[in-house]
Amino acid sequence: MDASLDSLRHDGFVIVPDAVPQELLASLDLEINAALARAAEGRDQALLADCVFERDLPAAKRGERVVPAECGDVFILGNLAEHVPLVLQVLLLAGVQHLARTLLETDAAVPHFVNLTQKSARTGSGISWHRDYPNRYICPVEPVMIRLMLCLDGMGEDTGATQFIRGSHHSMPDGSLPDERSGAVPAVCGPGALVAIHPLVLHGGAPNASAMRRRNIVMQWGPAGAALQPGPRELITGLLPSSLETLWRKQHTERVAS
Ligand SMILES: O=C(O)CCC(=O)C(=O)O
Repeated sequence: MDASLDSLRHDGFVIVPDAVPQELLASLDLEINAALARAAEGRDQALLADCVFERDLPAAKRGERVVPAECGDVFILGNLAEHVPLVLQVLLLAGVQHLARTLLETDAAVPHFVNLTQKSARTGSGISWHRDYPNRYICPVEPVMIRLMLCLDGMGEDTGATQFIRGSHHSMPDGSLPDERSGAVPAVCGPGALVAIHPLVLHGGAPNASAMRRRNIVMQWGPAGAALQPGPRELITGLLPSSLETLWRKQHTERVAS
């Protein structure tokens, strides 16, 4: 069996180091910084509609550290392919496509959504313990999905690395799920690593009190054709690689022309 599938089945998460070419990582860094700067300016209404700002989250999530009302730091930038078209190149990477298909054990995988989750330097909020399935955003009917996080800055314990309860995706004999919070494992990794998350594994993470920000591109994938619950959809929801490629060419052409 593929080693990554083996780890996912056993632990509920997998870390794949150096999964994205340096050049793409550097270009993403620039384009994402530009989108975050536009969000902080507060004039692009379409972008603002897809942002959750740090200032809107309860102080308890960041150890009561104060975020001024005028602070423009983004916690989540949703619908990312709309605002940072280069993210389509991440969805199209052979390594990302292969990992999604392998971990889903399918011949054809499609993205459901892509966002940027940022824990800002010093005041980035923590993320409560949760399982990704079910969720209230874009959710398949069955718990057959995978989240892949591309860690742009890497993750350290000091920057609020995602933590996992290893094996917590396994059902107990009575059908319930283990629920203890002890023995959390931080997914420490370098920039360019992919972290894959089983839909039922318990995970969360501490606030970021360090001087470094921590940004992850979070993608949810499922088998092509698998039914989704009613709800919102993104530009890229359900697109096979050929359609992602067409979308990339269209967006790229429009950008060059403008
Ligand atoms: O960014 C992170 O640390 C984790 C994100 C996460 O938990 C999720 O997308 O479910």
